[in-house]
Amino acid sequence: MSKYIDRVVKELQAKHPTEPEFLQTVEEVYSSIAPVVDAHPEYEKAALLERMAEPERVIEFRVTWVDDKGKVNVNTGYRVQFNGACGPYKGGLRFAPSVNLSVVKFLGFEQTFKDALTTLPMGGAKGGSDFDPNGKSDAEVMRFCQAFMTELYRHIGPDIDVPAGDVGVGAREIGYLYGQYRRLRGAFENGVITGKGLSFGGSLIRPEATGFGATYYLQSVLEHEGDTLEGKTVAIAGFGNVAWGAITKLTELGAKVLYMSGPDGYVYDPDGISTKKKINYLLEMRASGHNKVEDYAKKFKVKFVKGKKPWGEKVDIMMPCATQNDVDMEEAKKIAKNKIKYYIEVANMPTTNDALQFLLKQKGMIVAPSKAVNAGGVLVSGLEMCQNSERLAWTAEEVDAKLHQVMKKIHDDSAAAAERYGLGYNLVAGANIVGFQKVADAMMAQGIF
Ligand code: 2IT
Repeated sequence: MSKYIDRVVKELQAKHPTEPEFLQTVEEVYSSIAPVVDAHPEYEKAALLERMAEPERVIEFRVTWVDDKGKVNVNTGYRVQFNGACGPYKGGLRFAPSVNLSVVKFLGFEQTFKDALTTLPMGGAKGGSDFDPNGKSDAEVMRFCQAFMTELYRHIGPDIDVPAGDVGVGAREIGYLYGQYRRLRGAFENGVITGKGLSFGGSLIRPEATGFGATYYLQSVLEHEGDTLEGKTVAIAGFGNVAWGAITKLTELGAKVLYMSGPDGYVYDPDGISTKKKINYLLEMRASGHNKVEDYAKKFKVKFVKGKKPWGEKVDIMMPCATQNDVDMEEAKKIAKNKIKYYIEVANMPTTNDALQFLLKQKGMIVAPSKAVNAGGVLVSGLEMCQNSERLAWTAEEVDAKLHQVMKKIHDDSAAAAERYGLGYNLVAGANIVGFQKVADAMMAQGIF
């Protein structure tokens, strides 16, 4: 690691001891861009790394809402506008009990480089609340979303900051959030939020985009290895929107998803989660609010392993699609022992830093980083913004073709960048370098502030 990076990371550790997730992602990104930083001594003079690790703005607010029993509830809302050098702040909202400032800052930092990778003009942001939508009635979710937007609306806009969904925020929540924004602004500014319903400016393929994009990226990796998806076995973590999109596309392209997990354990379906009926059932599982993958095992009479993750199973491809730090050192050792060839991160930061470094050292294993693999979601959000500006709607084929093309470009550009710095086929370092370089160029050109 360059001396400059080392110093900045140490200063951040001293400054933010209560923000472990945020420190983790900064260390992950900065530790892999040493060759770039060493080649640019002017970055240190401009305090570029210090500035990049400091959000441009952090908004924290009270969200008060009344539940169906008449009880008054208070949650904390956040929006971290991390970096606007490349475009309007862009990134999702997460509603989950685990949300806190450290988590939102980690997601916002990560988003900045991911958005840079999409090739579209978007800055990085993230937001959310510690509100848990699971087990809440529709009316409660609506009242919460309205209260949340009543505070947030003054900070966002189609050219300022454009939120979207993330864990716990799907089409229903986006509808309520946009409705409240429209009511408060008195204008149909639908480019203010993405992931909308098709009747008010949503984009075709946005629900599928993250999972489809991840599969297209994986296809590029396989192509690099002279391999294809046909007949490959897959283990996936999660059964939400991202997992659903990935399973749909993987199945269509001939792979077989045998394992899928939830917070309660994982299921093993020897025939694969491959029929329309099974894949559609994932949507029902999500809508039910149970948040249990065991429902799948009961419905289709397959094996359920309680309280465990599928990372000890032997498959060709592993895709953590659930949440951060799902794979730690203990799980990583199982993955290495089973000689899994393709470890494809899909959720944001699903691997702890020590586990990631360990997996990167495994001979014959290819590790792909989430900020590149899952960039298809925000990319299609960017395309939704384009359509809203044009007041036009593109066909599914047009959006899908663009998604496919950009995912391939992200893979190819990352691979080329790593190669250029003598790092071999290191997709993790390559993605960090490409994303970092774009944000660095934009910041250096815009002056010191
Ligand atoms: O992590 C992500 O990239 C997202 N949740 C999607 C963000 C977006 O603005 O579509």
